[in-house]
This record gives sequence, structure tokens and C-alpha cells, in this order.
Amino acid sequence: DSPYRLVLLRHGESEWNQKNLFTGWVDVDLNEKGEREAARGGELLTAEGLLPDVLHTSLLRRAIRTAQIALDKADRHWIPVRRSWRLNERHYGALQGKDKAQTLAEFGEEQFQLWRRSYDTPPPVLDDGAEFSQAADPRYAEIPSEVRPRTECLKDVVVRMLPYWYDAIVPDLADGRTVLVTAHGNSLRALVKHLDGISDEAIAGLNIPTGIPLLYELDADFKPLTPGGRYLDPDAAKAAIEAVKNQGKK
Ligand code: DG2
Repeated sequence: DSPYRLVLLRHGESEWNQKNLFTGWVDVDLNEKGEREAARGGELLTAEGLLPDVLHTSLLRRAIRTAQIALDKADRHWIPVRRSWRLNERHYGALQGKDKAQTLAEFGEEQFQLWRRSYDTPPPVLDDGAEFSQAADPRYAEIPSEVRPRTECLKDVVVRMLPYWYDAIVPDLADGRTVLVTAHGNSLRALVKHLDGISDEAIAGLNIPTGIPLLYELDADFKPLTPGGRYLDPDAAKAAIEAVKNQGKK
């Protein structure tokens, strides 16, 4: 039996990644570097012969465009697509739109790390009327208002992401399709936590770089054959992971 093939791809660098701002559900675009990363991601897929049969994305432009650019490069722009808010980035609550370095300076290292990387401490709630709220965004109208996030910790992301994993992604894998998931730093951390069975404590130390495809080959129980999977460009991934880790300190 050949293993199931799952490719995870965090979007390329966004305008707000570049500015070092907390983004969450704010729908910012890729910058030029991000577009180049996405194209390179598509080239890496082609070079490995990893041609996706189906795409799953979040509802956010930076993930959607990353997939379009990468798949275009791989000549797979035509494959079927499903999109879900359940793959969206973690809702960053009242931190959305705030500068990461300023937040670190204002609240200190411990609080900053709790908000950014603890498993179960969400940032303060973002009010519905606030500048960077998505409360009135029609793309989220289908989410019952009591479920619609106003802030999330990683644990909340795991809870809302897992139903999509089991109901939408696993069936595609079970059909033998090579599945591409384009999503975000924290929604992918949630998925990797599940796949690799990472503890609530250890997940704080896991960071995902932009634009580098991460291949998971999965066994019959949809568990990784190799823990952590394999980045298609491991050297670039290593450097980029360090950069994500140190983001407040720019
Ligand atoms: C980043 C992740 O999400 O930020 O929301 O600011 O992957 O959509 O760019 P992404 C954000 P950190 O949790 O790494 O600070």
C-alpha cells in the first residue's frame, strides 16, 4: 500500500508579516516576496513530482493566492478546491493590527509568549465594532454568532479545525488523492499538533515558515510515517523557522 500524501503550505509572506503586525483574520494580501515564495513552492512540488489532486484553503486571501500561484506553477491550477473558515488563521483577538515588537515592549516577554504560543491563553476579545473586527464580514455569515470567534488560543483552533480534518480532508486522502492544504502559521500548527501527537507544552516551540511545502506521508490510520514530515527545502525551512520564532524582536 502506498502512503497517503498530504502537503501543508503556509502562505507566502504577507504585507503584515513584513510589517510585523498581528494578523489573524484580517484579510491582508501577499507582498512581492510572498508571491515569489508561493511560485517557488509550486516549483518544489513539480520537482518532487508531488502534483496535488485537490486543494483545501482558508477563506483568507493570502492562503488563496498562495495556492493559486503555486498551483499555476505546477500546472495544476484546474484542480477542485474547497475552502473553509475552519482553516483560517487563529483569530488574534484584540492583538489584530498591533505591532509585535511594540506589544512585546509594552507587556513583557512572558505575557507576549503566552499570547503568541501558549496552548490555552487567548488574547483579549476583539469588540465587534473595532477597526479590525470581522463581525460584519459576509464570508462568515454561515457561522452561528455564538461560535464565531472574537479571539482564539491554539486550543480553540484545534477544536474548530479538527471537524474539517476528519470530514473534508481525510476522505480525500482515503480516496488516494494527493491533498494540498494552504493555510496559516497557527492553523497549521494545530493540524501538525494533531498529526504528530505533540503535547500542549511542546507545541509552543513549533514554528512554521512561510511558503515552503511540508510533505506528510501518512499510514492507514492517517498518522505520519516520519514524525514532523519533510520540508521540500529543509535548509530554507530551518532559517525561516528561526525568523518566525524571533519575530517580536525585530
Ligand atoms: C500570523 C502568525 O499568521 O503570527 O496572525 O500574525 O500565518 O496568517 O501570517 P499568518 C499572524 P504568529 O503567531 O507567528 O505571531
